[in-house]
Amino acid sequence: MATAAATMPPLPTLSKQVTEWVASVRELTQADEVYWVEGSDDEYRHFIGQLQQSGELQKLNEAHYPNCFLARSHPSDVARVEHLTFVCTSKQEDAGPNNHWMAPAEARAKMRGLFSGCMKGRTLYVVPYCMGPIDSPYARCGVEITDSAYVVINMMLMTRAGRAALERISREDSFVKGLHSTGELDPNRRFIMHFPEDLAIESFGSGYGGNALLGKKCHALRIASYQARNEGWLAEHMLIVGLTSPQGDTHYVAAAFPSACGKTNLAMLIPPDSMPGWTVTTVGDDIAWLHPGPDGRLYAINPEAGYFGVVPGTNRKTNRNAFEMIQRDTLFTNVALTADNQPWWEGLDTGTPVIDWQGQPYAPGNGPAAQPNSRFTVSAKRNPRYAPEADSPRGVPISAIIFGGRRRGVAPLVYEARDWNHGVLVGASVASETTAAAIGQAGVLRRDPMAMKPFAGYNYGDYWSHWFAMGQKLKHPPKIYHVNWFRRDSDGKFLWPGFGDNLRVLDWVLKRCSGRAEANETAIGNLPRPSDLNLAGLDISESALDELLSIKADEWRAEAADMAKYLDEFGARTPAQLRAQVAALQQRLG
Ligand code: OXD
Ligand code: MN
Repeated sequence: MATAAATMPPLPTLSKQVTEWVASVRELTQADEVYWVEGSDDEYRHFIGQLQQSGELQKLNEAHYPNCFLARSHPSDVARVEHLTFVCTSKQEDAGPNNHWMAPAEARAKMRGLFSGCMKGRTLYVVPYCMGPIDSPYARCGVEITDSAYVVINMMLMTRAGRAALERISREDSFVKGLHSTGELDPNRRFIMHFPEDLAIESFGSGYGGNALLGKKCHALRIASYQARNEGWLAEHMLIVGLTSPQGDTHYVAAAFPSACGKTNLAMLIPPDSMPGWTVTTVGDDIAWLHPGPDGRLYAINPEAGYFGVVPGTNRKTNRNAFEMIQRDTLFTNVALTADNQPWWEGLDTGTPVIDWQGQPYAPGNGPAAQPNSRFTVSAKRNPRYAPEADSPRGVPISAIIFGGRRRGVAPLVYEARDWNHGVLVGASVASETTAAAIGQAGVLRRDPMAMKPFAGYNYGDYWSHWFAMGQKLKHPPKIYHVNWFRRDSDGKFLWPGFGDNLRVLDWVLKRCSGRAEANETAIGNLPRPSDLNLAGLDISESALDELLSIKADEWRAEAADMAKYLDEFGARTPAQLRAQVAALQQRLG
């Protein structure tokens, strides 16, 4: 590639919509130069070199971590900022109580002030990208304009970015406009604005992934969920995993969990030694776009092309695939360093940190060595269990949808919804303890329906109605489940081993999907009995199993009452069907 920034778009046929928008942003931001990202490997290497020169990237130990680099963010810019994230629909009710709202004109004016002249002396990068396989009718494109080369290389790993996307945009002439500047990283001048009615995003003042890599949460969840409701599909915070049983049949499962609750681990699960013959492959680890297929089943694509995963806790035992995947060609953000310049994080069972995530000599009294929300960015192709179907334009058929949360009590290990409509209540009832993935106190229980609380780009009431409507469109809807890997005993210890042993639960789920497993019908749904699960080789006490697989009616009566109260927040937008599901649950609970 040319080393000087290109000033002309690479396609003569490029739509005016794109060129005029880029020109107007350049005028607003006063950028010195405009660079159009082509998406080549040479270009990626060039950006890496440039970021090393500017000191924004540090090369890691080449012998142990070839082609790996470390970035350190500003210490105040380490996670998503939900309180500074807005959905700017014309009517406030359309954004709903689940979103912060600002009137579009006010938001545009505020952002105009912030972006005005903000790229003086800087290069404006134009990143055309495609969310989903480039030839998939389900994929959607966007263009991110950013002044951060770090954002550019992350987008190159996380999306299908460059010329092919620009060609598709030129053909379709419809794309999401994403404008980003790191600004001065001042938390008082930081806003992540969404304009779903205009398919536009404006993000200022943060370089953190979820706030700055606009293809991910901003486009593929907030804007896409809004688009999906209008067009009759679903954009969800779900991993997609392929499971082939020892008998050779393959099923795909989509699973929604709040941030930092183990989606990447479940998507890359390693079967326990005592369950030989299973093969697990990853289609996606964070986002699923779900469409009714021609055969009446639900089909999923992963709009992303890479993983932006939580590093702490990753080791050979918890997630061997992820651990191997990040041994090369990986960008690390906010991890610690060993004396010989290897990345280090809490949960890594080898090495010793000497430099903490802020670049200071590590002192145990100063908190964790790696930032608890430190991340890896890596191409999905580096995953040893990458599912080739992830590139299929048709997507994969989904047999089961699983919802889950991080809960010390109440929710059993697994239960099955009675049907799709009851499943909407099961998903809407997800509650979870907060984690380090967003700024704020961790460990507080909050409702996180469908694990979409930070990501639904419109009123949850309308969102649930859309879920009911989707069920109507499916002749063969997936079965719906809820799991809780995080239940604890009275001493605070986890009752379930989790990780690879979660396959025991998935095994039961798949057997239920094909009518080959029994269940205990309860008021909240169908639970396995211990004898219904494959527990061979698992060291677990009868009392732990009993606690994991039973429910307490009084706790669930309180849970249902709390849910009914929660739904009141959405007033008239709460679908009557959902209220009826709560009432039916309350009746079953007595
Ligand atoms: C993520 C998140 O980064 O959910 O995936 O925060
Ligand atoms: Mn996520």
